[in-house]
Amino acid sequence: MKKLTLLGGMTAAEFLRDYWHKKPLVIRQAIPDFQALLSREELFDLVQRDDVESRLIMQEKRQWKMDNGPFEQVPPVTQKNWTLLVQGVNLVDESVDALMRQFDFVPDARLDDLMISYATETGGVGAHFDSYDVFLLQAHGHRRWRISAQTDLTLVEGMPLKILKNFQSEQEFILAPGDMLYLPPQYAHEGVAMDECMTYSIGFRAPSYQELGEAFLESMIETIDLPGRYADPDLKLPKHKAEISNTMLSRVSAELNKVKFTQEDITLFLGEYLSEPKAHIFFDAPEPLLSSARFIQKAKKNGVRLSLKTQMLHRGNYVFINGTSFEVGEEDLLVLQVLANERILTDVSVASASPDVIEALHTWYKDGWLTL
Ligand code: AKG
Repeated sequence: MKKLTLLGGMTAAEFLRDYWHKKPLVIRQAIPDFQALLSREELFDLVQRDDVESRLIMQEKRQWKMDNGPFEQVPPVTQKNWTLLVQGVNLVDESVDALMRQFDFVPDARLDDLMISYATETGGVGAHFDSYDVFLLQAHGHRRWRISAQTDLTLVEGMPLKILKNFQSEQEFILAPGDMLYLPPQYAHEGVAMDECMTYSIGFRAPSYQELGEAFLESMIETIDLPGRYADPDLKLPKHKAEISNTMLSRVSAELNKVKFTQEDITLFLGEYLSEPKAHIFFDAPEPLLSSARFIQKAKKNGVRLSLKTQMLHRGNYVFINGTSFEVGEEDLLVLQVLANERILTDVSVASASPDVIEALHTWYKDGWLTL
């Protein structure tokens, strides 16, 4: 297996075995001579958009202040001590998406997004912890990170952001462009900008079981089928008229216990749930919209690629794309798996696709889920 500069000369398997979820790692020059992919002006333009999530964070005395974007204007860059967080930049910028995909030794179902934080000198978001793993790649300027394996994760109450009450730094590092810090979940950390600074956070998705359970039950509502209605032809005079009888309880239990969930139900739920775009994400239909015949002709010649915002997953014979699922036959599956894994289908694969696949590709093209 290939040794990766990105992981300090380790193979991905070695990193997963020794660090992932286990301990922090500082990688000097993970990306040698790295330069920020977006200028601060390009970032400030992004935060004006309502399809990009952003937050502005400032600390005044011991109070934290946080505003949610979009922002027409941000504070002057000559003003110290403010941070702008721009979430999901990979969804709107190809070069950022390509950078995030370098972390594809972690499966797509776990990769969340790439957030860019811009800070002026002394800016930061306070000492905190995340519930998921994170790679913090320094893109511009310098940031001093202080980190701690502390188990006291008590938060300051009444703050608009999660701030640790008793942060006790154990290690400190200054990161320069191209350096990267990996932190496992729940690891306390605090980053402070030493000059004008941009940090890229590659974050991972770790839904809570509660969240999954609630969403699963909601998704199952329509599949529940319990015919009939409660009846008691053998009703006896009750001893206590307000008491729920054993007979009633066992009859209802027997019916409700008929609700069973199969592995397939869970597969379908998980695929749809994990491929569902976030609420603020919208897809734009292509302009001009090519006719079906023209689309097929071009797709067969040049191939197709998933749009940046599309999440496509697969499991067994199921394919999931942007919150929808469908079952496909062996041959079609081979073609669609390539599209899901490579995010691109070249001319050769499109040419060999069945009419069903071509039709699906055309529908996704019209919906803005893929491009030519
Ligand atoms: C995180 O993503 O957990 C961070 O701490 C990033 C904060 C920053 O870049 O200002």
